[in-house]
Amino acid sequence: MKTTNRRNFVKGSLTLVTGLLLANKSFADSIIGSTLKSNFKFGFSKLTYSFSDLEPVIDTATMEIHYERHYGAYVKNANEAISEENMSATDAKDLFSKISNYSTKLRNNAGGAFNHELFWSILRKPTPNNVPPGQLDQAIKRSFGSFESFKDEFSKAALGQFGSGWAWLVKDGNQLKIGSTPNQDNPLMDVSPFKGTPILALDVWEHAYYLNYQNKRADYVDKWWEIVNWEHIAQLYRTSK
Ligand code: MN3
Repeated sequence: MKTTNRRNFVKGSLTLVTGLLLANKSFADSIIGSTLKSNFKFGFSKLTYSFSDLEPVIDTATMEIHYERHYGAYVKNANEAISEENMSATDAKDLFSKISNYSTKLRNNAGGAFNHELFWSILRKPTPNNVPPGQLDQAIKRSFGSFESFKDEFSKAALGQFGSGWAWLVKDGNQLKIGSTPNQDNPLMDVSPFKGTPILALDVWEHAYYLNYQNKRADYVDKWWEIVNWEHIAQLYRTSK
């Protein structure tokens, strides 16, 4: 066989195998299914600020314990549960859309990993006159009347969440909505009555504020507005469906 012929033969065989993989799903699954199923894992999100940068709103010790121990455990346990349960989702959004099919361990820890990743990303150093930029500001005014009434409604959701949980601002079509979820649930989960694509999250578990504020959740929520990264939230608003 001449080199060119051999090359064409190899190329032809590869095309045939690829064709079979595409044409016959069960055949493809038997070969690559197991690899696909273990593809998705939660990564460890890096902070764009240091543990002390959020002082005095959130103290350094709280940030360190919250990030390294609480968040660290959620990521580790979520990935452990993914392996144990042969989880077949392709990404976090896909997983949450069918989370009722999986264990409480996966629901709590995958929720914990995702919710904290969003929470870390929407924080920054305390900023004076901290308000949303143009397009997001307009959307907030359309949905809630004014920025002040938005803050009131959001704070009420955070204070009204009994026990541990989260307050959310979500995009739902062209609408912005405020709600809360218990434990580590989130608005992407099929089990959550409150749904939408989250663009702002507030952790109201006591581990997020107890060293500085003890039982005074209202003081924590009130101060928290100073460290909200509105530019990043505006970007999430633009890119979310
Ligand atoms: Mn937390």
